[in-house]
Amino acid sequence: MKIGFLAMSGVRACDPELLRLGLTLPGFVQRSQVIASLPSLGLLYLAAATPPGHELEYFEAESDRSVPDGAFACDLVAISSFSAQIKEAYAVADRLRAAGVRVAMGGLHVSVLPEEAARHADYVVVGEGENVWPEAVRLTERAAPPCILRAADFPPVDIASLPAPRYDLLGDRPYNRFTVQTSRGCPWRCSFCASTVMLTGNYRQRPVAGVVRDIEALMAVRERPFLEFADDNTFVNKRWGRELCRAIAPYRLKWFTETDLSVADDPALLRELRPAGCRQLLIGLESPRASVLHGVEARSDFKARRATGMLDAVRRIQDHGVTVNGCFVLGLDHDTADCFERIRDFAFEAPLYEVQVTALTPFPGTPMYRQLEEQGRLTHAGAWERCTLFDINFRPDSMTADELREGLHWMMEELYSAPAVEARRRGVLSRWRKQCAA
Ligand code: B12
Repeated sequence: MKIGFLAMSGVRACDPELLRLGLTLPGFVQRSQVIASLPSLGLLYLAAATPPGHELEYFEAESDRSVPDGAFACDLVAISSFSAQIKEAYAVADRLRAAGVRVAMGGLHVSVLPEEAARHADYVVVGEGENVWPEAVRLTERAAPPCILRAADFPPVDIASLPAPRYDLLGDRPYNRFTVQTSRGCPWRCSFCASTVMLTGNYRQRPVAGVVRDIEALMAVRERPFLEFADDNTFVNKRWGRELCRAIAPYRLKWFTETDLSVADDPALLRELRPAGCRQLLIGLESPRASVLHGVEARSDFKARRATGMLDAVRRIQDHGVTVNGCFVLGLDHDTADCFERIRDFAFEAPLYEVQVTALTPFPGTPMYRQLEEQGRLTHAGAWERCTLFDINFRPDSMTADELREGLHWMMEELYSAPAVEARRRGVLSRWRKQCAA
């Protein structure tokens, strides 16, 4: 059979004012361009897990959302799903099916709402895909009727024996970053998190040798790739983190990853990061205020516990030559309208080399979604295209939705205008210069 893997990249936002700002603010545009062109790692893993004997092709949906012609020539097309693009994905699936192509869908959104997806796909996969996907292929070969397949009914994915993603299928498409995965899940349970914690209950780190093998597989097709680890939280286990750094340092690549603030607690790991090629850590700080963070993380109130000392921890990391992309969530419960200035001040005081502000977003399947639904605070239920992290879909409890929207716009200008970006970056560089001089 001919099997297609159809990725839908790009960034999404509905708010027209934000789009206008986004198109003009240098700091925002830079980040959007960087992230808009990442390949879909989930699909590359599925390609690697496909039983032998099939012809495989990777497609990117065009930026005008048209479906590449080649996808219509496939017997089976796999489509991945995030909430923000799900309606586009369903429209694509409908068109492919109307043309006689079988469609399998999986990923974060359909894992939460499989019945919704079953109206548009032949085979809907709930959970991690590697061990279920071969069954979807076999069902297609037998022209079996549509169904929902659940990873829980198949052997669990053994993180130590993941196949290398099929980077070779990417051809020479002009991506500026590539993803490699070193871990799945996260030990923390933040109420708003819609990442792989929704697919895997437990946090699992891959053997370092497997990560290195994947980097080599990538380097076999791209000479000097910039890496982004597609992890929720890379450096939970500090000893493993140091081992990872030592193993990848010889490749002399540059990379970026997501982790939590506890990385700042381990001086030895901090020392290993830059020589290993780490250039930036994205860290969910969420809010500089402990009172707002209280209760956000359900397991041990991790986020609130880290509020004291947040600024020092950021500086400690950056002083090791690794910039921090500090992420803040606007509109958390108890967050009042003065939060915008507080966060802006924190970003300049630290200073944060990079900063990301997003609106609290109730993604389906999260505890936050259930809470807001029970409280009757969802304002755009079912409008999944608004799950962009930039559109407001709920009634905040300590400000109005308009205040939140306007605050977000205000912050975009405050943080992402050329002088603002420059001032923060100059601040980090001058700390580095002072260290060198000392
Ligand atoms: C890389 C990435 C991107 C890339 C995606 C590139 C691409 N074409 O896929 C880019 C930069 C384009 C991107 C964009 C956006 N992203 Co993004 N992104 C990520 C990130 C960092 C990693 C995702 C990843 O690679 N995971 C690893 C792979 C292996 O896991 P996976 O995709 O889930 O795949 C597994 C299973 O889901 C399943 N599976 C997946 N697809 C399929 C299909 C079939 C047929 C089967 C059988 C199984 C299956 O099997 C796979 C292997 O087990 C996550 C955050 C994180 N740390 O996870 C956010 C994340 C996925 N993004 C998010 C968001 C909100 C966005 C944007 C809406 C932001 C915006 N405003 O534009 C856009 C959406 C754009 C779009 N096209 O949909 C949210 C999604 C939440 C949700 N539930 O929808 C996340 C979780 C981050 C967050 N803040 O919460 N993103």
